Parts: sequence; C-alpha cells; structure tokens
Amino acid sequence: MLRTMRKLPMSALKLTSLCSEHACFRKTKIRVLSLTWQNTGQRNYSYSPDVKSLRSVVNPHISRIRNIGIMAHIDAGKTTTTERMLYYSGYIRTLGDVDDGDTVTDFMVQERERGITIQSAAVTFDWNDYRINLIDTPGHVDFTLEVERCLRVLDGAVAVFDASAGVEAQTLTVWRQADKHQIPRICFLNKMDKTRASFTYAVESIKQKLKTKPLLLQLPIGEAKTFRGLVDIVTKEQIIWKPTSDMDDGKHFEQKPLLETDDPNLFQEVQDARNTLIEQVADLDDEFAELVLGEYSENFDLIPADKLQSAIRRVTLAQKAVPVLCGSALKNKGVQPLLDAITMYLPAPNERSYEFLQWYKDDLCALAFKVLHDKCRGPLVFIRVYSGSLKPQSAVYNINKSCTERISRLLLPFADQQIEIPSLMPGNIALTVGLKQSATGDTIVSSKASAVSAAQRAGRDTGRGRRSSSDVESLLLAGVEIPEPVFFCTIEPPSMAKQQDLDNALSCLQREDPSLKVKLDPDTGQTILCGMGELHIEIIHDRIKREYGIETYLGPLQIAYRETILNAAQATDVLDKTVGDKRHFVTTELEVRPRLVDRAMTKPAIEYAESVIEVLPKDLQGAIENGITNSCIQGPLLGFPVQYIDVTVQSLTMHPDTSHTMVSACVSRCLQKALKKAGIQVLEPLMNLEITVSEDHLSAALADLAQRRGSVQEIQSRQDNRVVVAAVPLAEMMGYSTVLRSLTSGSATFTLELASYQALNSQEQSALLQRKMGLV
Ligand SMILES: Nc1nc2c(ncn2[C@@H]2O[C@H](COP(=O)(O)OP(=O)(O)OP(=O)(O)O)[C@@H](O)[C@H]2O)c(=O)[nH]1
Ligand SMILES: [Mg+2]
Repeated sequence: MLRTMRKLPMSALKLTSLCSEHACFRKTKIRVLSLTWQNTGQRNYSYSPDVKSLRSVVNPHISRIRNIGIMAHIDAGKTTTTERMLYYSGYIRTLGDVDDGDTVTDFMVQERERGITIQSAAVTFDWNDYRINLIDTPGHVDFTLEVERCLRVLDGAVAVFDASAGVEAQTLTVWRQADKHQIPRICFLNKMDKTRASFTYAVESIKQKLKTKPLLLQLPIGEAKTFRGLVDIVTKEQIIWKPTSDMDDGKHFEQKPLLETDDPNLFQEVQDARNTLIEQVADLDDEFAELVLGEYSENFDLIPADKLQSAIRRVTLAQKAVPVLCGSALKNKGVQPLLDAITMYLPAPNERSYEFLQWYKDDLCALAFKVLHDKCRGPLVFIRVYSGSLKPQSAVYNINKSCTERISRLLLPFADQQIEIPSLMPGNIALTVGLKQSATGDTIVSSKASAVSAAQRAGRDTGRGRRSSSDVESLLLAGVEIPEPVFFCTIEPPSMAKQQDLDNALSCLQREDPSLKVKLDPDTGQTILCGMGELHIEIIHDRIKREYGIETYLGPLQIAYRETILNAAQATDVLDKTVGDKRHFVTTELEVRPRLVDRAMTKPAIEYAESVIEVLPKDLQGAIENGITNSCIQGPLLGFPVQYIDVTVQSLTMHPDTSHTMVSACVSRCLQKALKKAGIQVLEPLMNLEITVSEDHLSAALADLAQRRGSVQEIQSRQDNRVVVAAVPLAEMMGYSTVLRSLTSGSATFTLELASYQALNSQEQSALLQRKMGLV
C-alpha cells in the first residue's frame, strides 16, 4: 500500500503496562484503569470522565444503547472521526491527531508509528443520554477480517468516505460485509475541506457503486477551502462552525433556521432537497406515504421534522436506504450532527431480530468476538451479550470448546483503558477477564444444562424430536469466515532455546488474530507463518519483537499456491496393521473428480456410493471425512492445499476391531494416490488491483502492469485522477509499492484484494516446480 507513512519520533514514547496504574473512584465503586505516556512532551490520558456519566454508563436501558462500527477504505478518516466523537462527548480533554500518533483508538505502537489502524478498538461513551459502544475498524485490506468480526456483533455502522474520492475499493468490500450481516448504515462524507472535495460526486459514487439509495439529510455550506458548515434538510436549520477567539475545536457552532434572505440560492436548493427526501421516503415507507398524501399533500413544508425523522429511521432500519451526512473531522465540523444521527437513525440492540434468542428465553447467550493478551491479566475476551446477563466471579459454559470457564472481572472498554463494572446486560459489549479457553467466534452460555435445554427447544422448533449434533450446531452463533492466507514465510527464533517462547507468542497472537495461521513444515521442521498480506506479516514480526521480546528471522515471503486436479481418477488402498492384540484392517476405494462449478466452496465435496451409505455406521463418517480433509491439506505435487475437488467413497470394508484413526489414515493415503493419478494442476492467487493515479503517470503505471501479467478491466475517472481496475497474479506483485512509488513520484495509491485462484499454464507450472526444487 502506497500511503505516506506518517512517522513520528517514537523513541520517546513508551506505554506503561495496562495494569500498572489505576485510580479509584470510591464514591461509585467504579475503577478506572488508566494509562499515561512516560514522556513529558506527550498528552496525558489520565482518564477521569465525571462520575455521573460513568454511573449512567454502567447499565443503560437497552433502547438507549447503540453498538456501532466505523468502517471504510484506508485513510478515509475513521480514527479522526472517532477521536472527535470522544472529545465532544467529554471523554477526552484534548484532541488527538492520527498524524501526531496520539489518538485514543490507534493505541498500538505500530499504529502510532505508521498512522494506520491495525486492530479494531472499542470505546464507550455517552451522547445525549444514549450509550454508544463504538468500534473503530482498520481500513487496510490485510485487516479485513478484523472489520468483519466486529460487524458480526454490531447493530449499526457508519461508513466514512473521503469526499474527494467517493467509494474506494475497500469501502466496497466492507459494505458487502455489512450487507451480509444485514447492518443498517449511515454514510458520512468526510474531508469536505479538501481541495477537490465534492458532495455531488461522492453521492453519485455511492449511488452507482454501492447500489443503494442515499437519503441526503444535509447539504454542505461551501466546499473545499470554503467549507464552513451545513444545512440540516429535515429541520431546514443551518449549522455554522465559527472559530472562537483562541480555539477552533468545533465545540461551538451556530444553529439557526435558514432564511431565504440569508442565501436565496441555498434556500431554494434546500427546499428542493427536502421535497426530494420526502418523496424518496414516502416511496419506501407506507405509513409516511399515507401522511404525505393525506394531511400534508398540499404543502410538504408543514410536515413536522419528527414525523420525517421517524420515517427515515424506519427505512434505515429496514435497510431500504442510507442517510448521508457530511463534514470534516479534521477541521472539527459535522461530527456532533453525526452523533445525533447515530442515536436517531441507527437501531438499538432490541430492534434487531435474532432467531436464536427464543431458545434461550432469558438465559445468558453471548458471543466472544475478540481476544487481547494483557501481560498481567492474561487473555481479555470481548463479549457481546444477546440475552441474559453476565456477572463477575461467575462460571460460564463455552459451547464451541465444551468447557466451563470462570469470569473474574467485567470491564467496559475505552480503547486501552478499562472501567470495571458489576454486571453486563443484554445488548451490551464488554471485556471479560479470566476466560482462558474462549476464542474469537465462541458462543458463551450460563451452563451446560442451559445449552442442553436451548438445544432441546431448538430441536423442537426445527421439528427434530431428539437432540442431535446439529441442534448444538444451531446454538452456535455464526462466527466469521476466515479467509485462507495468501502469503507465508518461515520464522526462526534467534536460538533453539527461544523456540518455546516463540511458540507461546505465536499461539497468543493467533488467538487474537484468527487470520494468522501457524504451521510446521513437515520436511524441515521449521515454523511457517501464513498471513493475509505483506503488511500483516510485517506487523506480526514486529509485535513478536516488541511485545514478547523475541528477535525472530523471517524467510523470504512466498505465495500460498493451491493444487487441484485435471481429470477424474480412482484408487484403492488396503491398511492391515496389528497393534498389540488388535488387528486393524481397512480396504477402501475412492474416486476424485475436478469440480468445475460452485467454486465458492474450496473444501472437498464428499459423497458416498449407495452400497456404502447403507451399511456405514454414522460415527465412522466423521473418521472418513477427517481422512479426506487431512489429505487435502498438503497436495501431492508441492504440498499446497488441494481445492475444488469432489470425492466419492465407493467402497469401505473393515475389521470390527479397527480404530477410527486407522480408517482415517487409510482413506487419507488412498486419496493421495487418487490425486496423483488425476494429474495435478497448480493454482495461483489472482488479485483485484485498483490503482489511483494522476493522468500524467497513467501510462507509466499501465506499461508496468503489462509486464506483470496484469489485465486491465476498466479505467475510471475519479475527479482529476484515473482509477485503473485490473486483475493481476499475486506472484507478480512482490515489492510493487516501491516500484509504483518511483514510477509516479509517490502520487499513486493502490489496493490489492484476493479475487480467485487461476491455473498456471504448463510452462509457468514447470518453472515453479523447478524453483521449488531448487533447480533454478
Ligand atoms: N483534509 C482532511 N484530512 C483528514 C480528515 N479526516 C482525517 N484526515 C486525515 O486523513 C488521514 C487518515 O486519517 P485516519 O483518521 O487515520 O483515517 P482512518 O480511516 O482511520 O485510516 P485507517 O484506520 O488506517 O484505515 C490523516 O492524515 C488525517 O489527518 C478531514 O476531515 N479532512
Ligand atoms: Mg484508523
């Protein structure tokens, strides 16, 4: 990613450990664990919001809670907007800046150094008697999973846009994720102060690219350098930010009705925009349509603002349209109306419907969605409660891990500081201390008995009388799909003595970040790190050094290829082994076929011949499927995972004493044989590439792309820039950021995202084989 790395001298910045200090607020029994900079030159975050607001924060009524995510393309201004929200709601006393590395939510050292968000950070604050649990998510494509697992537990989202760029590549990705989780959204057109900022362009781009209906709730007053405020179309009030004598922090603004005499043109524009808004909403909401066509058909001006607002709320919750607001977070304009819109138009937790809640009645049902490792307190697990309540010092049951664990403390997150709370009610999000086994995506209930009775209710509802494993599965709240990594490299500790420490660090990091995979190379015994991109692996490497004090060595970054088959083939295998006094005897016959359709699924599709399914005991099916899945982890040609294959188990006979492990082993070996016979085809990751480049440098970027086996699909215009949309093999993109930077004098940016896997031609495949075998 070519973005200006906003470096700052970090040598002086050191975080005290999270557990090192805490202040006691005796009156309220609420403890605030605080964090300070050890450098006198830096801001001090000793956090002491007033006690009254903290009290109301502990357990607000569910209708007054908003669980919100901020999502967008990299650099759109999510963290800057979040920082302003915290400032205006009174939770920080000075404004931090991403470029100075002192915002609340970008608190990791790597984030502060690089000026980018790497992990999502949760903050809690109050706005006008509403409690907002907000998660600031990263925009870099390598951390897409981080966004999705947060969206999974949120009820609404704010999509932030750079008003000079409109919809950018990663916004499209996270927008689709929000669609998948059916999350109502608001759009915030940020950076209205920027040269080339264009409200009209950004709105058009939302319409075209996101295929959604934008509801314009505001119009900007001025654009770029002249941007100074906005008009609320619903109330027809103008809001102007005027710097006060010494401060320009945007706290103070003037809000008054817009009169025709103030600006006749703007007045007319607002009038037209309001009529359009009313028509749009009436088209989408019958209740409002009745009102508009009845009482107010003669004069839309008389429609009360609150009626229009309620209708906008209904269509937003039903995801029929998306309210659009604008502002400039950096210049402190437009954030307070955005906060009002969050409370007004986005849903409370009880306005979202979750089918599984009926099975729990009022029993606890919660989802663990993020894990952080704290050196002193061990794993801190973020939990969203859907029903029932959680208390400190209580035991809970993890359905995924089938284990009972104990929660010792409950904390409200405020970026890297936490406030201890006595209970957690439905719809709320908090951090738990004490859970040792629970990981991202696990479902937490009060006890095993509660899980069993919920499973029975689920079984009854779905028409199955008896409890089966699928009932338990239906109790598991869907986690997020973890994409397969595209890059890998070896990682070596400085000495063998440090291997154990490294293994420990990696297992902690994996619990925090499920997109990081760690494997052992069976041939060399080396540890292999697999990640989502170059930046992802670089950050992990850096964290191992800084957080775990281990200086590791990374091997060269390699592409995670895949293997598939060219033809159908059959194989048989016999396993005959006597262990102790038991004879294990299995024979099996398998057929493999290339899967040409339904390539969304990468795992093997497994079928059984009629003759097998009739006699196959149910519990043996798991062993067979394990054998097939294990065999697909390492393909027979280069050891890359095998995908896009269908497998039919044509026969399986066994001696009654045979263990399931032996059945798995025999099936696995038989499949390897069949795969070899079927002819292996190597697949390479094909990436969607989007380059934003000025007209002057377009031809240089295109010429370079042609050298990289890239195929240009489209060249779009984005204001004065061009956006090249292309598909290019990942193998050709190593070190691309440096090349593009020098070709375009640092003016271009790009994003890269996995599109699909494509077959290598036979020359490329044999060249790759030779390289892997060290022949060239
Ligand atoms: N001109 C202008 N710049 C802004 C505005 N908001 C943010 N920026 C700048 O844009 C850059 C990125 O801001 P961030 O808040 O880090 O953006 P982000 O969306 O959180 O970025 P990632 O988390 O890394 O995806 C910084 O240099 C900000 O100072 C704005 O309203 N106007
Ligand atoms: Mg950020």
